[in-house]
Amino acid sequence: MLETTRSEKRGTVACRAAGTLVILAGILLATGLCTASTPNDNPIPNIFEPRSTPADSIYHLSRFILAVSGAIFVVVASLLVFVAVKFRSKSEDAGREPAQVYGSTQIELAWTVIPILIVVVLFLATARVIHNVQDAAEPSTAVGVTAIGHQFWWEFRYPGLGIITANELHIPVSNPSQPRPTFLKLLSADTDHSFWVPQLAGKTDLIPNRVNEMWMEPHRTGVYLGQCAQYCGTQHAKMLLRVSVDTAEDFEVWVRAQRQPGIQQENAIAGKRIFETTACMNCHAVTGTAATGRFGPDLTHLMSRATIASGAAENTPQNLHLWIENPEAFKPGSLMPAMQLSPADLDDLVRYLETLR
Ligand code: HEC
Ligand SMILES: [Cu+2]
Repeated sequence: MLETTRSEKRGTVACRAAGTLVILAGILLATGLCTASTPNDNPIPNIFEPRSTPADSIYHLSRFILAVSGAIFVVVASLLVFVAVKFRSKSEDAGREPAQVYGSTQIELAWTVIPILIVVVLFLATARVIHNVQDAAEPSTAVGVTAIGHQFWWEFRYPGLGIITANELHIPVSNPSQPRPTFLKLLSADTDHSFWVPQLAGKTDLIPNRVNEMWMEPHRTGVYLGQCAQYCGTQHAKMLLRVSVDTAEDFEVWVRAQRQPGIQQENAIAGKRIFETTACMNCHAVTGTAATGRFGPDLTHLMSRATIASGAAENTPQNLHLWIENPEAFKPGSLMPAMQLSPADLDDLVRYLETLR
């Protein structure tokens, strides 16, 4: 009887050990896959690689807090293991309770005062960073952007520059000698969204009937990815943010191109007519045409964007074709309807969209 329980017990222990090993191996494999070569133009967003002033402050604070809590963990866990091993029950105890000790003023003071001090230090460090990020003054050189969250895409307006675009934000890099941060006003057209590009700044919600603010001051050029971080409906997960941090010159070139009115091309007249005579124009704007809709993205410079539908697909003629034929192919639940156009009209329309540079 005793023998069987013992071998049974040994069996469960072996099973548990094997299970733990499998989980550990899985975690190792997952970290390996995550850290494996990441292409440079689409880096995986990483809170441990800040590239902008507010993200930097948050990163340094989190490292400090991780270090403090790590030290506490090591001290407490070592004491626990030490006590568990040293005072484990022994056969000579014969199931008796150990002596019960009460009331040491010194020890009680120590475990009250030290944690209070630690919490005060963490509080002060956090309050300082919150103050630096939230209350930063907007310099006159700052680029002003109004970001509006929509189901399921982003609208970006540059009121000072007269530009309206979607999903792909362009901002200039900021040199320490000539700081040029970008200050954003965050609005929502429908429900709660959240603007989060981990390498550039903390996370801030976009809430209907409210203006939230945030800023970024990137130190390095490149494309930074982010994501709507607040569940806002079916396609919340396909509400990607792409922020292109450009050199000062590249930013000027981009601004100049965006301010150009759309170019009229003779070979695209047929497609333009379809665009202006179907419901497209009720939802989309193209400057210089009759289309002034604001429900969907501004298409004036559609071809200047690398992706369509908020990063759901690359901006290629085939994908545009597929998107207009059936937006659900990329984004089920998207708020753009399939317009049931004839194949010939669809071809003309895509040819027209391709002229919107
Ligand atoms: C009822 C409003 C509505 C109508 C009508 C409509 N669209 Fe859209 N369109 C949208 C919305 C909303 C989006 C954004 C979808 C998303 O990303 O989730 C969109 C996205 C797009 C995009 C991708 C833009 C980008 O930068 O991501 C293109 C191109 C487009 N529409 C073209 C058209 C064309 C062409 C027509 C007419 C055949 C049309 N749309 C009709 C609402 C509409
Ligand atoms: Cu959203």
